[in-house]
Amino acid sequence: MRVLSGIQPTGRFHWGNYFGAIRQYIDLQHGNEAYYFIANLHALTTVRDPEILWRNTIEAAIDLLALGLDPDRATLFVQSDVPEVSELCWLLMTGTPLGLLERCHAYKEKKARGLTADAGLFTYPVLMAADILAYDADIVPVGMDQVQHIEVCRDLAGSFNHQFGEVFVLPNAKVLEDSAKVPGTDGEKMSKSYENTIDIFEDAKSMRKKIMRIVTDSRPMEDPKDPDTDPLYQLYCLFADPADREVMAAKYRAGGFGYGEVKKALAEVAEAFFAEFRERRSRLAADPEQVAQILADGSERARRKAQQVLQRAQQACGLKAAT
Ligand code: AQP
Repeated sequence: MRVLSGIQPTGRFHWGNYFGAIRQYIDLQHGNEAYYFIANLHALTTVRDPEILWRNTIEAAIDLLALGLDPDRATLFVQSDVPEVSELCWLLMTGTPLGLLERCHAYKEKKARGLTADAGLFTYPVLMAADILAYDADIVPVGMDQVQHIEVCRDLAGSFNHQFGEVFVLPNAKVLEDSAKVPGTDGEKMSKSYENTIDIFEDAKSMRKKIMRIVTDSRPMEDPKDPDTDPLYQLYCLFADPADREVMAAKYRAGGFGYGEVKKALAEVAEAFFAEFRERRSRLAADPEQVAQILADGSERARRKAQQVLQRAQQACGLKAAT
């Protein structure tokens, strides 16, 4: 199978990114042909400071490598280093109904929150479709929030194929059930733009501070509680092993304990979980040349594949002579 996914360098990666997406990237690099990219063209719709965008892009590469992405198994590259994708995006754009984009929830939500909706944000699902189709991807590991965009990609690829012949492979989203939507410190989806994130490489002190601020209900300590509806318990479950989850769930049901106890346990288990990655990260950060070389090799491999697919699409729709 060919696997592809992208992640935006819009800030530091958070627990939602890790459990919703990055963890799958790492697993799927075994036994598949995997392509992972840092989506700097998408990030440009929100990050308008060149220094920050560039720094975030390099930090994102270091983070992914530290978290276990292996450049000998997977192709890691920066989105804008494969210009074929932008050209493919235009080919798809010419057949994209506006109504399809107007229904996309990421655009609708951002607009509802008063963010200015430019053409980049509006057409983001078309660029995302090009990102996926350019590599003939079969599987796209994502969190629940991206599933609709994969459907858009299938729609666009399907109608292009219908009109011009079998050019594109139709991809499927791969969502992990237990972490499809990781909650943030306010109980809503963990998201940079909601300012409710806990970062993977956050220092221990500030991570503990954020954990202590996670919202909980205000019922008295002695009341029994339902673990399954509590975002704090959901977060604990991401890190704890099944036996510890059971012990914690039993405490919830029995009552007579405070949420502070759960928060302390969460901080400990999260710190231990990311310790090894943290160490690997410091080693990589000290070797920027190695990281630059990995990205250069990755973009070369990715371009080779994208060029084949673009040529196929150009020939199919009459932009190039058929061979
Ligand atoms: N809370 C989450 N739960 C599960 N998966 C999540 N992802 C993001 N948040 C959660 C998944 O992470 C991958 C990278 O997505 P992205 O680059 O689009 O990051 P994002 O969605 O931009 O992250 P934010 O924090 O939500 O950014 P803003 O606020 O800017 O939109 C995707 O696979 C996504 O599903």
